[in-house]
Amino acid sequence: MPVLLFRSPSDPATQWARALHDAMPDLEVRIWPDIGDPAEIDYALIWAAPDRMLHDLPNLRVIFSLGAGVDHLLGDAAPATVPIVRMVDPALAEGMVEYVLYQVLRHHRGMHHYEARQRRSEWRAHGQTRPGERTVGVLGVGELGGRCARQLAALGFRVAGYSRTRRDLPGVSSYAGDDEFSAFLARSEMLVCLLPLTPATTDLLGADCFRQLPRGAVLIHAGRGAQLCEPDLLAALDAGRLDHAVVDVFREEPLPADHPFWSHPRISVTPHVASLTNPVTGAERVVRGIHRDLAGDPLEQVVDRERGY
Ligand code: NDP
Ligand code: OXD
Repeated sequence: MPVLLFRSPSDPATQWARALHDAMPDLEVRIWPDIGDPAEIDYALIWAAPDRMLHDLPNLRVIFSLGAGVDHLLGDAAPATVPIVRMVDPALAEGMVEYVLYQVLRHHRGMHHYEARQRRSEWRAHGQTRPGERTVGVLGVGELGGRCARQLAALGFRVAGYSRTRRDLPGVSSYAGDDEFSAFLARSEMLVCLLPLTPATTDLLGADCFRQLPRGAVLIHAGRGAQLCEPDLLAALDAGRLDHAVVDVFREEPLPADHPFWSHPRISVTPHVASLTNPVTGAERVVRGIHRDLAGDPLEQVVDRERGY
């Protein structure tokens, strides 16, 4: 009987164990820290492993990430010889589409201004812009960003997508690589970040980036905290370069109670919930991977450690 170790400080372990059991009744699920004999563990399903934990499982065959992002498993976090499979699941993409569309529409229609005006009992309307008159730039147009970009285009927005390599998505103008970054930013009245965290994307959302956006742009950041230079965001908002920022991911999570973002009138904070992995559909993806591994078929969604995502 194959054995899987589950470990996450934030995902509901018992729900996951039940969903895994339903999807594969002969899989034994052990929940950290009750791991039993480490030599019996074949698979690990992980969010944020404690230091060296994965190195102490001598017969580990595959590491499954509970998240789409795998920065928590790179570097020294996992043995280099064990493949890492990341979470790619339609339900995760649906949740991200909901979050991004909601935030884009909120700012497109200026609801954030009406919310502030209501607090001042201020009856004041502003004009209405058509989606076709507004460009949304999506940084990272992979599984999640690509779905968001297509849905934004379907709503009538002009959409620009930025990626490492050229992408062909219906209704989305593709910008690729460093040479096209400035042209991409110059159009992005709303900038959505759904990039993985790699050395190339660390600190990308900083003063230099904000300076190149159209004045009064809106940032919607759901990638990773270390991509955002937090003091640069505050400075860009204060200088009017940016109108508003929605931030879901932070350098330090949970966001400390005294962090200036909490009380900033033009920052909306959500607690890393843009999209959560669903235990039922997520377990089905993991079990599909286990079946492939047991059958000797090539694994899907294996992380390219060189590329970093
Ligand atoms: P994918 O790997 O499918 O897509 C990543 C995209 O980013 C690709 O388009 C890729 O380019 C692009 N990219 C990577 N590096 C660079 C670079 N240096 N310059 C330009 N483009 C780059 O990932 P997903 O869409 O599945 O997930 C994206 C990220 O979203 C995750 O890594 C995670 O950080 C975040 N996330 C956040 C969640 C939240 O709740 N806040 C939930 C889930 C994920 P190319 O197409 O050329 O490969
Ligand atoms: C993920 C996340 O990477 O939730 O899936 O951040």
